[in-house]
Amino acid sequence: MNKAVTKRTLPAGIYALTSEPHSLGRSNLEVAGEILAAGVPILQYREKNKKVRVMYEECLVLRAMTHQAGALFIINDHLDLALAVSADGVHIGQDDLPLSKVRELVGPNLLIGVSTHSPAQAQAAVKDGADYIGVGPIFATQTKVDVCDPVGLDYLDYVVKNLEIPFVAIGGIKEHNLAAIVKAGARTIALVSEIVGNPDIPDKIKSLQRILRA
Ligand code: TZP
Ligand code: MG
Repeated sequence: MNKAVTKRTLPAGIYALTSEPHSLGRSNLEVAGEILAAGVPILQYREKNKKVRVMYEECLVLRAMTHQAGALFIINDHLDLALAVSADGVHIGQDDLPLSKVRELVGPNLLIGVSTHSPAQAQAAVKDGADYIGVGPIFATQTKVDVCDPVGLDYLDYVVKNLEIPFVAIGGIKEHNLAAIVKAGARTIALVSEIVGNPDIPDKIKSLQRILRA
């Protein structure tokens, strides 16, 4: 039986995603340990090439670590894994199962995040009951394989000005362009390679947090 999870809204701050292929030879658990110790409030498990059993074992540990750190734990793509380890949420893309079906399967308490790339997709996600949306890719990224063209700051601006739903900006966000994203109105910021691909994760997160606080 899944433990009942209290539905939580999306905190402001850094939304970190795992990606072992970009982690300079370090394991997800090692990288996640550094990310959580630095006070990051949201961790998404996103692995595209691992066996389900391996992901399950990792996510069990990450669930315990995120609980301990008081961070949200969200799983990309795999709603079965999210349920199996009592994650806080599942994050789905436009080519995954429809949001309405995912909601039916996971029930009211699991957070559902939906990647969106256009106003029409954002409006559909709101209408179908997403808890938050991903907005991006804002800039070009090498991290995602089947990625669409960058949507730029215009789409972010549309979401900031027109929608009430919590959102996370994603795609090509680095220390050098983070201030522009914050200035555009984003409060929750997703980064993959900028964090997991850095040899000194605590130092990188400190620099990012300084910009977010400014
Ligand atoms: N969704 C849109 S862009 C992206 C995902 C998962 C990858 C972002 O990675 P990075 O390294 O922060 O550009
Ligand atoms: Mg996905």
